[in-house]
Amino acid sequence: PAFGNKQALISLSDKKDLTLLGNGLQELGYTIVSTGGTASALENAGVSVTKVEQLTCFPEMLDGRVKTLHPNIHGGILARRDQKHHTEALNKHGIGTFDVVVVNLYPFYDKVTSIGGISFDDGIENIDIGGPAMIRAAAKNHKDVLVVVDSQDYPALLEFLKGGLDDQQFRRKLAWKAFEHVASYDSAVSEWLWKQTAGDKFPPNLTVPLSLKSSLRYGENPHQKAAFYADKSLSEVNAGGIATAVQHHGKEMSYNNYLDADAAWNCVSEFRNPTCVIVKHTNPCGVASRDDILEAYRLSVKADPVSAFGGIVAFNIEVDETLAKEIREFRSPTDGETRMFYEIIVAPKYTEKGLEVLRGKSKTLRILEAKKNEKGKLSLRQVGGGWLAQDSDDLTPEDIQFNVVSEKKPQESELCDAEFAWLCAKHVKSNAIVIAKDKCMLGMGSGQPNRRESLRIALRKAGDDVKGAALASDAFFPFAWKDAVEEACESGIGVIAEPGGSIRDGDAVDCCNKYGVSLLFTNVRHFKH
Ligand code: 93A
Repeated sequence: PAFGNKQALISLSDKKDLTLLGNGLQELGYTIVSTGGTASALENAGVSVTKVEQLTCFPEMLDGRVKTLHPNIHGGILARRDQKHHTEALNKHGIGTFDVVVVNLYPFYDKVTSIGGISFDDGIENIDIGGPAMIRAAAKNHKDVLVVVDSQDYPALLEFLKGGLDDQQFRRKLAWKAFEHVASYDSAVSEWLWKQTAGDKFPPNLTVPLSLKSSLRYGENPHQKAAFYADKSLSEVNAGGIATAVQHHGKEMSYNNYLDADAAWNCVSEFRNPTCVIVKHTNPCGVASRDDILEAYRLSVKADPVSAFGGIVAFNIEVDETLAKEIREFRSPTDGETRMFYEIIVAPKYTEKGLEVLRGKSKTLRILEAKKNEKGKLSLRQVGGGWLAQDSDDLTPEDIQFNVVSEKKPQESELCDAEFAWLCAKHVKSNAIVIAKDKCMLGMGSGQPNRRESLRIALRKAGDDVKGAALASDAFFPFAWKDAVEEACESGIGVIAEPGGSIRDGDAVDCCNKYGVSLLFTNVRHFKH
């Protein structure tokens, strides 16, 4: 044992930046102690290293299940430096202290969620025991032991050691991070074991911790404090969704930005053809699908140029230079003069040139590159004193039947528009009415406490274009005559898609028959509150 010497214990599954760390510590005069794989990697990088076995006088045993679980390791981490009898005990047993402990754990989460999965036995073998023990011990004794679990902290650690000044705040921060790392690891194990016993049974076991992603300047309003938490840090690398989106440019994301970007991204991701979605206050106010994405973009602005101004623009395909220029130059259809202003652009990809052009549009424009959300995720919402959990609404028009219940059969193009309107309506807050034609949203009404009001708003926005258009309603119409259905028919709508299921469904059918309108029942409701 290296008495009096500064010692660092390093045991890493993820060996990213290990050379930087090893060299840094060596230059600062640290003796480095490591487990098998980490020791080899360090040696290969030219860093001298003491193997754990040399300290424990025990070989790594039980297929590596027991490597570092030994008093010569844990004594050196846990001993209190300010307690004489601790020091005496170490001396008596010939144990040296550790000043730095750097550990990251078996990649359990990545293994069990890898494509094709792994067997139950392999899952069990990937549960790290010795690693968390070292991390917890070092974090408990952080007053004297620096504990690092994240390669991003290596530079700060080396700086701290170089500086030579003690800072308990820095140590506490590392300890906090260490316990969080272990907690999310244990949650991943527990969640996996739960699934092995309960399958995908509902309700799920909710132990998933959240990790703080960032503090936000403020919440929905400036007088509210706010922060953003991401699903557990261990899964973040592979996860899709707005939480893992890369921001290429622009002002810091705000609370409302996250909500709106999420809504826009969720909506646009569902369309198969090249599509543009513009969202304002979490509702899509312009949506269009076209082979030519430039046209899709222009049409989605035109659907409601007033709302689109200051909105969030989402694409489901790459943004290239031409599209970026169109976004930069496009003038508001309201006056043909003012250039459109947006808060955020979100897309799955950008070309280098596309990015360059968008960066030039404004300093503040947030440019996000996002990965698709996984399906089958749990959706959680807070209410006073509790949380509501449900499966995410993953149904799309391909999953459902549009049953014709009227005498008039819809034409192929009408059916297509009905499906398009239906998919838009799914993303509009209830009561949702969407009017669309030629795969382009013409108008929508959202969030009204009665359906007729939403319809009137949608009709007004659609204006004269409504003739022959498709209308989708997220839930059934409770009344037909002298109500929403008749009003839609009178306005010239060609086809209506709704779930059906009202005791007055017959009235809706009769009404559509009277006006020669096609009526489709989907048997699926898409409430969004
Ligand atoms: O199998 S363990 O639970 N038993 C141990 O005693 C032990 N000590 C360190 N896993 C253990 N480790 C883990 O080995 C560390 O957490 C680290 O992730 C990994 C590094 O192994 P290697 O240096 O051989 O690549």
